[in-house]
Amino acid sequence: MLTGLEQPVFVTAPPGDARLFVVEKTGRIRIADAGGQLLGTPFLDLSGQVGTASEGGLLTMAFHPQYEDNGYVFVYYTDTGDDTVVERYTLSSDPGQLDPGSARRIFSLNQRRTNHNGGMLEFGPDGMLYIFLGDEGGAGDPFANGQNPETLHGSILRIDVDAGEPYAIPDDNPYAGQDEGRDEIWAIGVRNPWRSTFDPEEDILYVADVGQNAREEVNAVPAAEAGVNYGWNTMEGSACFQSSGCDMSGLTLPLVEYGHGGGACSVTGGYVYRGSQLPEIFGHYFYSDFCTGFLRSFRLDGGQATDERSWSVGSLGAVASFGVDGAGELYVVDIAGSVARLERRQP
Ligand SMILES: [Ca+2]
Ligand SMILES: [Ca+2]
Repeated sequence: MLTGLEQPVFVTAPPGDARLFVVEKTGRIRIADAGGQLLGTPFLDLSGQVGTASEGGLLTMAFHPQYEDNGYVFVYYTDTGDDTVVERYTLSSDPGQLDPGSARRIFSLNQRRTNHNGGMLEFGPDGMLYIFLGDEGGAGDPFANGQNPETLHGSILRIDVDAGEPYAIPDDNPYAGQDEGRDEIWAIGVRNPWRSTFDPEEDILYVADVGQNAREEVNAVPAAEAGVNYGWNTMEGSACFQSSGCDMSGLTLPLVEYGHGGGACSVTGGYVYRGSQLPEIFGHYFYSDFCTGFLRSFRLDGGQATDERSWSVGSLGAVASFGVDGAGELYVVDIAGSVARLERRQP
């Protein structure tokens, strides 16, 4: 258990690396060494350029698939003007520090509201960088971004950061080369897919989309399926949003959803466990809720959620994220200041 962190929101590590890299909302990436000691010198400190209003801040990071060779790390944050920024940094000669002077702007997007900034950045099994954006914010999607492929808000983007300046559009993006829709878009109809991840072992994309006032959802679609419409704001979860009827044609319905009973408020998507220490949960997708801190899991079998479990662990805190270390073990991030590893309960 790591403690004493300042609003941690994410944890990760490159494959095979015994260290943990913890993202703090306030702008630092901290390193815990192989012995679990938090180092004094941050991997990167963006606290001077990050805006932390509402759901803003330094929200996530992603190591390039060839990080070992190129030293590239991508970060996703909101700046002091509350706008979304994706930047690339390069490792310095010190393996414990990125070079702050190596900053390269990859992507930015104006935000008129401080909530629903998305916040996930992950390389897919295809080597493309996926940017998970929210609907821009407010409540109920006031800018009608969710169903509009002409705006990047409310969408999942897919870009090739290994070609082009600062990136290239993959030819097989659903709107690439079309009059309709923005070329960067991979999927539309998301409200705030704050924590969404790939399971490269099964080539599945898990999108955990935060609901409005009623329904939290987890979706699972084949990673290669282009142009998925996750439904917002025609639908919230499996129900029509603010209407007794709606046209559901072409919309992907959630695989798993839950309501706001019992104080639940906001789904925090996790990962499919692919580690070695807990073979009894191998293949389970784990998720939580920010307000109740429950721990739930299921396995995907033939496109259906099976073996759904609610783990008797009490509240895990204000769960902002899950994370995976360099050995594939799973972690839970409590924004109150700690990061804990999933372990077998001792009898
Ligand atoms: Ca926003
Ligand atoms: Ca949906």
